Amino acid sequence: MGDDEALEQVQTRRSGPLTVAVAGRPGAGSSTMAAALRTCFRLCCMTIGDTDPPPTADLLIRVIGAQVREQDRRALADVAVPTIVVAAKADVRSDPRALADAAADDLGRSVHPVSGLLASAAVGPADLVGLRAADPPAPLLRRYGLTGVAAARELLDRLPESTAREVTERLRAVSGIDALADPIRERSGPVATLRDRRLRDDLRLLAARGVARDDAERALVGFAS
Ligand SMILES: Nc1nc2c(ncn2[C@@H]2O[C@H](COP(=O)(O)OP(=O)(O)O)[C@@H](O)[C@H]2O)c(=O)[nH]1
Ligand SMILES: [Mg+2]
Repeated sequence: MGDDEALEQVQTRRSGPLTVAVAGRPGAGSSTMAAALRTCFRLCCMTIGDTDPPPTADLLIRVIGAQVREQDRRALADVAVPTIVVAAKADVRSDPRALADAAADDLGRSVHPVSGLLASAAVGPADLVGLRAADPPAPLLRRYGLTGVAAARELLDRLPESTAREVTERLRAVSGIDALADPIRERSGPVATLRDRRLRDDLRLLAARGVARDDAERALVGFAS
């Protein structure tokens, strides 16, 4: 790699999109939650299973189930990346809020109940027929779950002219995912600070190695030690 390229690479890392790692025990609902975060917030997400987030991650979303498990406790104990905890599959819990509150007590941090399934749903115009039918077809029940189908039917009953887009928005509203907007925004402050620290370290390393020394040192002037 050329000097200019090396310098450009560390500077791009400072201004690139937020990289979000989505972690959780297998089956907890991480992949579905990652899809929902992409759909709803256009976040650039990678699912990492039950492993530690890579050092380049800006934000960790830890997906837990109905109860906190030992793996969750361990993963959250000394996590170095700004973290948001989400209790997934809220649509199948009878009292998702109460479960999330119990998990929050257990972990000593906020826990947000969210249905990734409903947040990532994309209802198409052809689905409206099935959703209005006396007996909604099985594929729709699988895609949107009982709660999703019920929420869609309630809307279509009340406002029969609702479009597929409006039904999709209704499912998103029911999913609880919009409660993550503020916590995600709040975490962007620390993210900027973390990235600045990383950029400063990278620039120092480059300067020390003599790579693009003048440019790297000039870029470093902006940072207090
Ligand atoms: N009802 C419901 N099912 C979900 C939800 N999220 C995931 N699932 C289901 O749970 C299973 C595992 O989900 P997945 O996202 O692949 O979990 P992962 O193994 O943690 O990536 C799949 O059958 C999903 O359809 C949800 O919010 N609601
Ligand atoms: Mg998965």
